[in-house]
Amino acid sequence: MSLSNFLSTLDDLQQQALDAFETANDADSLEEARVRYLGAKKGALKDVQKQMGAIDPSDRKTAGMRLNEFKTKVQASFDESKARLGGGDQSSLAPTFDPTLPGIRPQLGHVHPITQTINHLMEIMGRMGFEAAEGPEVEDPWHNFVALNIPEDHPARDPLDNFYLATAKTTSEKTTSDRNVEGEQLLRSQTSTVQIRVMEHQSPPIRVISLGRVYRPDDPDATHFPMFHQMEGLYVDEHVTMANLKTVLRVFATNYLGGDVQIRFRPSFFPFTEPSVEVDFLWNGTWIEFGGAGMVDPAVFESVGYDPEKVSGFAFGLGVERLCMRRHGITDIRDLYSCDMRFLSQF
Ligand code: FA5
Repeated sequence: MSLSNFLSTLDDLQQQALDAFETANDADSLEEARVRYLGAKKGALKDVQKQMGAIDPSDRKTAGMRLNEFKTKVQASFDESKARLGGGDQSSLAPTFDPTLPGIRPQLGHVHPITQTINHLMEIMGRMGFEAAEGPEVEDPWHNFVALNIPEDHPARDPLDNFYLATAKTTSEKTTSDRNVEGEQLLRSQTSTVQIRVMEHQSPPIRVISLGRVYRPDDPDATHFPMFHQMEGLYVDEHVTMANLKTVLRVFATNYLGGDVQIRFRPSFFPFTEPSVEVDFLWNGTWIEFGGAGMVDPAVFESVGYDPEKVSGFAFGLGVERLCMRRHGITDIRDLYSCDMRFLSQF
């Protein structure tokens, strides 16, 4: 076979192969063309390679170079078509989804209703000039009890009513008047601890709120949970009165629960306030307790080094879950701590 014949056969074949690959519109026709032109047994390339033997040895180098070029170009064209058709793999060419169906929305999370409530409460109290303060959830007896005028024999300190941590000392080892009681710690049972922490580091005037978790071994029911949140408020200045306390709580309640909310102050007792009240809101015809409040007891001012003759103040502690429940009409606190998205996604 002459060199020119060989070359023109290759030109024709190359053109045919490129056309076949380029026009292949599915995996089957591409595979068919591959077998026809590049197939190891019967492909056209194989035939051409055989014809090399019939070429004059002096022309073989030229023929070989053209043959290599042919192989490279045809192979590249095949690869390109394979990629165009999705890898040439039958299964990947089949439509994997129905583009006419509506898409599947990714499930987006959102802020938990309690966190939403906390943000809302901070916003309302912030508008009244209260700054946010924080304290630790693992506390020492000084901040949870002693500085709050809760003596050692007070029932509020009973191990059955608190989550003492494993390092707690036995009763006989306790030195409760010592603010550096080493080793004895508990999960705070109230946010009133933050009153002490703030007053220890700041001088009056003070106007703070603190929102956070507290822990009590209460049996769960519709209005109790062993872990819940409180909003603590503290206002200390000269000439602060009970009227200020009632006004702040009323303004807060109408802002958060609406203008028609009914609020009641009921005489009560807390070791750290004097006088003390319980704060109730009317809910579906029943008065429900939302928190405690009162004028800061002089003993508390003394424990943080304030002069009770010079300053006065009020404090309050409201249950955040109950506020959230009242606003949203939730009847069982346990729903707030379930993982049921059907419930949580409503808020
Ligand atoms: C206190 O915790 C006082 N520290 C409040 C206070 C602060 C009084 C400042 C005076 C001055 P009490 O134990 O009543 O008070 O709790 C306050 C509120 O927390 C309750 O009215 C209720 O709304 C909420 N609460 C109490 N226990 C639970 C519980 N187990 N689950 C959910 N909410 C609770």
